[in-house]
Amino acid sequence: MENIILITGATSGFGKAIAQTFAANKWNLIITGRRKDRLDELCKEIEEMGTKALPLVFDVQDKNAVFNAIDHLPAEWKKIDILVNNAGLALGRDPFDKANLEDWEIMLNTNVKGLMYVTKAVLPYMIPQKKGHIINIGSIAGKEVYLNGNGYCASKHAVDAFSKAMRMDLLPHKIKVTAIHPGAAETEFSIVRFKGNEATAKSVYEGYTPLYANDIANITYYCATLPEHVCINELIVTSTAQANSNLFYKE
Ligand code: NDP
Ligand code: 8X3
Repeated sequence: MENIILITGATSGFGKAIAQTFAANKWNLIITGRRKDRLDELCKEIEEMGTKALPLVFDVQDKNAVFNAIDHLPAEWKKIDILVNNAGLALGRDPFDKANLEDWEIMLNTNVKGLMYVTKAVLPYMIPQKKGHIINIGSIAGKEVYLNGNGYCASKHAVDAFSKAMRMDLLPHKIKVTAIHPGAAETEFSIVRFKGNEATAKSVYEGYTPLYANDIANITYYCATLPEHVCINELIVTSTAQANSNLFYKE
């Protein structure tokens, strides 16, 4: 099978929109996440668009589950062209002294170790092809820290560092590495961060127009479909109302 993309965290937000965008352009998709019902629903939607989908249910924090799922891909799904490392989350927004240690552990295990596991599992499929593209969804929080962002910012700074390191080390294998660093985008991100408190989550996006999942999906598709000799190494994208990690213009 040709044109295969693996997207982690495809049950919601950026990952789901990226899946829909690639499906609309006739890519075959391996979609992953923990919520099987959502993956099954998305598979149906993708197949109705006339392309193929393979759901893999695993928690990216679980090293054995990641390798087990990816090592045992059906033969026709092994020629992965693009990996989008998107699964991730923030938990809490508290000062360093009050932040919850377990929240930090989950963020680092998911955003950093999960990305490590999935990438290490996929690379053996890309390297023999002497081509491939790894797209890491970082964050503006991986470029500049902000108040009470501690653990999340640290995890996304690690994604930034891993992206730069991968790009250097994978050069001989002709594998492109792109890091996309979005600013605030209205997805389920803040509902997860504020542990189901919808009012607090909603307040994050009040007074300005944030980014939406489709914005990131379109940018991801653009980065992924440039000529073979062109690679966007990294880009920072914010809503027009956001200048950096710390400064928004709200009305
Ligand atoms: P959502 O909460 O809408 O989506 C997060 C996705 O990640 C879900 O599909 C979820 O799937 C998956 N995920 C989370 N934890 C795990 C896990 N342990 N194992 C497997 N999958 C997991 O948020 P976004 O779409 O906004 O976030 C996507 C990425 O973008 C994240 O890395 C986030 O840090 C980053 N980002 C978000 C920004 C924003 O403002 N929204 C801005 C900058 C970056 P499931 O729960 O089914 O496992
Ligand atoms: C998510 C965007 O600004 O809340 O990565 O960190 S922000």
